[in-house]
Amino acid sequence: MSTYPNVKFLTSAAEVHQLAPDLGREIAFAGRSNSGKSTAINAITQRSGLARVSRTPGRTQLINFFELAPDRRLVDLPGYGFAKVPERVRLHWLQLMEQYFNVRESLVGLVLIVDSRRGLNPQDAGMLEWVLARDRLAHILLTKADKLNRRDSDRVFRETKAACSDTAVTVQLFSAHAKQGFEEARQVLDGWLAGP
Ligand SMILES: Nc1nc2c(ncn2[C@@H]2O[C@H](COP(=O)(O)OP(=O)(O)OP(=O)(O)O)[C@@H](O)[C@H]2O)c(=O)[nH]1
Ligand SMILES: [Mg+2]
Repeated sequence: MSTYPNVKFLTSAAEVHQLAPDLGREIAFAGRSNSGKSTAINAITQRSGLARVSRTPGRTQLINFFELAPDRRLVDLPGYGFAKVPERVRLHWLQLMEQYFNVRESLVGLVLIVDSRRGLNPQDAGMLEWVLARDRLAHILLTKADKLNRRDSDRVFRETKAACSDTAVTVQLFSAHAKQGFEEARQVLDGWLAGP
């Protein structure tokens, strides 16, 4: 059975006025295109078809809302950093993200999805600064850990933790394919979502 038995797709937003009602608590998943955001949401909620997994990175310019329980949501934010995206799409992304982070009172934290083979890049660091400046929590999932051997995944984990050592950001290794890190991620989410 799913850990979130009533999880369901709620709505998609291409513009800020289309966001789901700003009630309760929500957690946003952000990261580069193709870093594994949608796959992580599916793995954590144990619903394989919930968030679409794309083979055409950079195409999802929508904010997708999923309801775990009443007034408890996960949000799949559009990816960034895909080289082939036209400038107007990039600007729309920037504007939409600024609006989202500025207005969203129910946002409790950000799960930053980072491909463990690539590590943190400046855009990821910018995303973290953005949410920390707004007093939100942040947790990094180093995804696709199955693609690295133990020594390399340990090294990326240590380097990422070191890069965040001045902050309250937490870090973990994750692999949807190897079913690694699901419980650890759920504990973080459940902790953030608990409360009024
Ligand atoms: N080996 C491996 N591949 C993964 C893992 N997670 C995701 N992938 C693959 O990475 C690709 C991108 O995954 P998505 O979940 O669509 O990534 P995304 O960040 O949602 O991408 P956009 O929505 O396009 O920004 C897919 O081909 C996935 O199958 C993992 O844990 N291990
Ligand atoms: Mg996606």
